[in-house]
Amino acid sequence: MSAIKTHYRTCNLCEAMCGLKITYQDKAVLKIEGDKDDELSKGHICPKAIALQDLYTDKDRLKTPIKRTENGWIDISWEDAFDEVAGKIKSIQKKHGRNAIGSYRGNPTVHNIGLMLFGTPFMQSIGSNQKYTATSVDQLPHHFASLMMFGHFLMFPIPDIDRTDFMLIMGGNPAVSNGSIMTAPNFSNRLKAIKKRGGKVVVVDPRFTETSKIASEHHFIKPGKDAFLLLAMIHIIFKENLATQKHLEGHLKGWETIKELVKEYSPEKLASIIGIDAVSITELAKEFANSKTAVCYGRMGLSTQEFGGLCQWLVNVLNIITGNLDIEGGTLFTKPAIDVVGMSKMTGNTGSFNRRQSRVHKMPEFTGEFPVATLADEILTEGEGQIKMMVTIAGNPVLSTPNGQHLEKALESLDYMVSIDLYLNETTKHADIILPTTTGLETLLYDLVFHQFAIRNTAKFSEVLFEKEENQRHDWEILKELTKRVSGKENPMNLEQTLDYMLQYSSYQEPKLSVEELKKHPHGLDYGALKPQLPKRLFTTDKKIELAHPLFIGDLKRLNSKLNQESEKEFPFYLIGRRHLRSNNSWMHNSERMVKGRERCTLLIHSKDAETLSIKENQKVTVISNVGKVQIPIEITDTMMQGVLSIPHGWGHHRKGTKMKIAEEHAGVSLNDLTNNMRLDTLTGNTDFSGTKVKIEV
Ligand SMILES: Nc1nc2c(c(=O)[nH]1)N[C@H]1C(S)=C(S)[C@@H](COP(=O)(O)OP(=O)(O)OC[C@H]3O[C@@H](n4cnc5c(=O)[nH]c(N)nc54)[C@H](O)[C@@H]3O)O[C@H]1N2
Ligand SMILES: Nc1nc2c(c(=O)[nH]1)N[C@H]1C(S)=C(S)[C@@H](COP(=O)(O)OP(=O)(O)OC[C@H]3O[C@@H](n4cnc5c(=O)[nH]c(N)nc54)[C@H](O)[C@@H]3O)O[C@H]1N2
Ligand code: SF4
Ligand SMILES: [Mo]
Repeated sequence: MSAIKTHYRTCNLCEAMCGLKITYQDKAVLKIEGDKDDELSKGHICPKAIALQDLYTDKDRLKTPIKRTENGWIDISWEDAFDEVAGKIKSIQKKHGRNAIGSYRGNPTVHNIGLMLFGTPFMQSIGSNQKYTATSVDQLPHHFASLMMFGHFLMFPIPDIDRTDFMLIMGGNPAVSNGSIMTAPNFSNRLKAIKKRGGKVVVVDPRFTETSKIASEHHFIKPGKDAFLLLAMIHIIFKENLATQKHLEGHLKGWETIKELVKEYSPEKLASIIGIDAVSITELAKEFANSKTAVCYGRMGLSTQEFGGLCQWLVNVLNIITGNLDIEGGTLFTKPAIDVVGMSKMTGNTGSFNRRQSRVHKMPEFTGEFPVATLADEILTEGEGQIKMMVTIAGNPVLSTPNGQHLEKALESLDYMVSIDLYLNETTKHADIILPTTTGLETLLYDLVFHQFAIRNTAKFSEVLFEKEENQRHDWEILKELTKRVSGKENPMNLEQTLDYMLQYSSYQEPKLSVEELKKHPHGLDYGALKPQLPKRLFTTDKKIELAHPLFIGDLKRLNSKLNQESEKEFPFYLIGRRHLRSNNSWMHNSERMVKGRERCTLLIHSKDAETLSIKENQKVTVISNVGKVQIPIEITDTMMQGVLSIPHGWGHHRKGTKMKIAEEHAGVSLNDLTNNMRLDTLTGNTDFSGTKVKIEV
């Protein structure tokens, strides 16, 4: 045995980018703890990071390509697998056209630099318009608002959490999720620090969440009604003459339009629709505007709803009209070492909208992709452009996209499917070939995406901890080989060389960055807090912020149609999701330490609702929506708003033919067997999860 050693790296499991200190011997992890010297996370860690070792040692994890045969799955060589997949792509395109190949790329893509850098050329080699990702079940409205207002789909204003006096959190639960589109490891402590320095944290959520517990104030809101709340707050701010252009004077367009249009959205008129009384809305608006600095942060729960686009627009408007965009303590744009946004000046890729519509449901394209809600119908509906073959990469859409059962049927009907993944799971079981890849501890890492969303400008490189086995392939190696075979063009660079090349163009030249240089800084490099960058940073042609883009103004008609909408009697409850500290979407339930303890896939219900239905704790009930039904035990809790239920997403591991023993033993049910693929934010194409209506049968 060799000596016990220490390795430092960044955790690749969520957006927080925590620094890890891993003690190991040979190829065994002895301990995983937070790296106290990490420039950003200062020792913070969550339970998921400990499970990195379980992913590495998991016996169910695939290591050689497998192929489906009449007699079950068989191992095949990489050479045969690459030949077959590249051959199928070419032959199917020859027969049915370029768009016959569909692709879905999932969430781990953005946590994996190999998939980021080698995925784009692979997609180009296929050249199909039928591209789908997890973006349209997540943050699409954020991109949409950024593109329309600032001219770039990745220009996200990041809350300056460490310096703000007031934080309003809508539709986010960072105490559990550890934050999203805002990389701020140890979010909970940062929230507590706001209170300690005399500031305030307010949460607006249909559930009294783990974040609500540490906040100063919580308000229940009816699911999907946040756009009304934001409009009512903006109404008050203008009415009370609290709106200010401040340092943004001369850089804003549409001020008068906003001022005029919010006149009709008074708190008194909207209170009963929103579920918050008019006095509280008025107070909240005034407090926000009167605070020295303030920031409104709206996340998942605001994006995955019927008016996700309007919500993310109005969050930006609220921050802007209170003088809180581009200032310390408000929201700021980042400038990381590898500045993907800044680089667009060279590449020209600032995002696009509605350049084309999807074939079956005419949904709008966004930055090259279509809404995943329409994927199943693009596979099932015959005609020119029908998807005949799917490529899935790091995604589990059967569990993570709306109406998963409908997608299952679609995947079964394909001529061919290939998946690049770690597991034989609910989605990849439909593939003809699975190309297995390496896990976090076996890969090098530089977070291309999350440095771009971090609350400080930072850079960090993580070396490989455990060399992969002889027969294994990294994601980037698989993509590079497939690209070569499909396009005939060979990329001369490997992953590290590509990263090294990008680092030459770093925003910071002191020290001059390279992979070699970053290796000397295992705890990362900190370039300080975010700084104001407007108007220079804007990508709009006139260098002005578009406050009142016609697409948003037009969509208000759709919102207004909800003012007098009757409630659906057949399905009286709203159903929303939730996350847990020991889960990561759908794919980490095969680690015993992540699933042990009491059953977590339960239906949360308020005690009064349980009483009305005469149901008791732990009783199994049937939850029915207009697309499916599931049976699930109930958990009575007054942390739920009355009339709203919650089931966590990412479960439902009972499907036959998967190979995830521990997950199967803790199967749960899939929330997305109830969500409807036809319920969308029609402005952006994002899925509306929060509008899922259900009934309970005892
Ligand atoms: N109802 C409801 N649905 C939701 C949500 C919700 O809140 N409610 N949340 C949505 C959100 S925010 C998201 S991001 C999506 C996620 O949706 P997906 O990305 O489709 O789902 P994941 O569960 O993240 O699945 C990740 C897959 O990648 C594999 N994998 C993990 N690491 C790697 C790797 O390094 N390389 C490769 N090749 N594969 C890897 C895993 O085995 C797994 O199969 O789900 C969405 N779905
Ligand atoms: N432990 C853990 N961490 C994760 C993940 C995980 O699965 N597990 N997933 C990661 C991913 S992919 C993402 S995108 C992030 C997401 O990070 P967050 O955005 O923090 O996501 P959630 O925890 O789902 O929080 C969404 C909140 O919105 C609320 N909500 C639902 N509908 C509405 C509504 O209509 N209005 C309002 N105001 N609120 C609503 C829900 O009750 C919930 O509290 O988390 C990441 N981190
Ligand atoms: S908070 Fe996120 S990045 Fe930090 S240890 Fe947990 S999973 Fe990893
Ligand atoms: Mo996500």
